[in-house]
Amino acid sequence: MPVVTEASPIYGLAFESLVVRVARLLKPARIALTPPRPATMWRMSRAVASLLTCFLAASALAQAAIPLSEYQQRRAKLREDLKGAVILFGKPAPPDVDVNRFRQETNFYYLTGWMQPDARLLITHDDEILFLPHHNPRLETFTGKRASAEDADIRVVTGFAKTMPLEKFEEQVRHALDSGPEVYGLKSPEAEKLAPLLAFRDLLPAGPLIGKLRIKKSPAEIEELQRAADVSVEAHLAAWKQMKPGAFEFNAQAAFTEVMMKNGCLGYAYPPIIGSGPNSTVLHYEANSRKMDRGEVVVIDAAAECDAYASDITRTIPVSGKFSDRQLEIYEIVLGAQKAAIAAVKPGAKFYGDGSITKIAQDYINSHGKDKHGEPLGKYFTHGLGHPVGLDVHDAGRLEPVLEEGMVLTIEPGIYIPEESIGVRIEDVLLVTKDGAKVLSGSLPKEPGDVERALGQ
Ligand SMILES: [Mn+2]
Repeated sequence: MPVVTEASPIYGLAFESLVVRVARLLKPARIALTPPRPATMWRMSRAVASLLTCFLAASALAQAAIPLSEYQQRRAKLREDLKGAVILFGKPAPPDVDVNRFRQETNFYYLTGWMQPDARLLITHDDEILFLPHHNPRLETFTGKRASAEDADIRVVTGFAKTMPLEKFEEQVRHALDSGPEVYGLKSPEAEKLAPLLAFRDLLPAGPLIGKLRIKKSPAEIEELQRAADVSVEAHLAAWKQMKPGAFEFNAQAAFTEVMMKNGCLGYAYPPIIGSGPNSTVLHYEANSRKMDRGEVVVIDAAAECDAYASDITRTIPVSGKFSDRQLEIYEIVLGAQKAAIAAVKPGAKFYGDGSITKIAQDYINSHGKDKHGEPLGKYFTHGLGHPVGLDVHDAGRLEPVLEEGMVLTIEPGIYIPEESIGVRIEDVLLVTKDGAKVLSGSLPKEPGDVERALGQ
């Protein structure tokens, strides 16, 4: 999915991951302590079955979710040089609980792993407190059980040594303000209520502070991002099987979605873009309702969100299984630009500006091929070359001043010529490694011959 302006995280539209939500609700202590009481065979087998279910669920989650100890390490890192307080508000419950799904604010999630609404976080150099609402039995009949500071196992569930009910928040904020001159937060309706407490101080933006941590991914995060890429690749290939003249764009979306959900990734990383013919030139097309025709290309920009981590992958394929000469010409220019850019990705490389990876891609497109009027094609590459990917598809943090090992980003050049109804974008997710890059989405074909062969199957 292309970025309109560099590094604008505007596509936080994905759904929460059920697996992570369940992981947070699971109470390991309780699972471990449930004894199969000596009783009738029936009771016995029921206890064994429920233990087994818990064990299977827990072991499946153990592979998927990031351990609470990693969230503790992230907070410890944030606290290291902190001269004051970081005050974050988790997302409130959606106003209409019946129709809106909850998705945690991703900075809050990055630091806590907490996927329940209405939580608050207070961090100083020496302290960290998670604030939670009290139990609301009536609400919990709709939402399922939620955690609360008064629960006996709340430390195990949250990984916080200190959790408190919400009414303690103001008092603790006042106390934290004594810890240093700086106060960091994120703009939100809740954060505006902090103003009276901060009468003589500005609320500094916490985004860049946390973004500095989020830009470099941990091994556990890289595993999650690889999984999101793998599932997305498999889903793309399923979408390709729907390609034929007369099929609708949404047929491809349906096939994509089925594979995504079969793999336990229950939401998109962003609304899928499946644009055929003239729609292939519309960067953020998302109606996906057009009937596709012979001789057209279709841009498929779609990815899953798995365990709260996003992927972001685009391929452009011919509806009838074979590129026309002109489509192939444009396709090979975009592919050439992408390969040149990927070859330049390594620690120390600049992403923006003079001598940058972006410049390499732009120069390649400008020096290959022409439009119908004999003009160079650079002006048809109308968006950024890439962006960080993580919990958000356009993730927090900057790819500046230079790339570093552990960053995960997209490389996605494109050429869109409305006059010819040809739009081509090729997008992969990459991990910056010690001496180059690993393409996490590299198993999805992109050589034109490979694409045509895959479509012919
Ligand atoms: Mn993208």
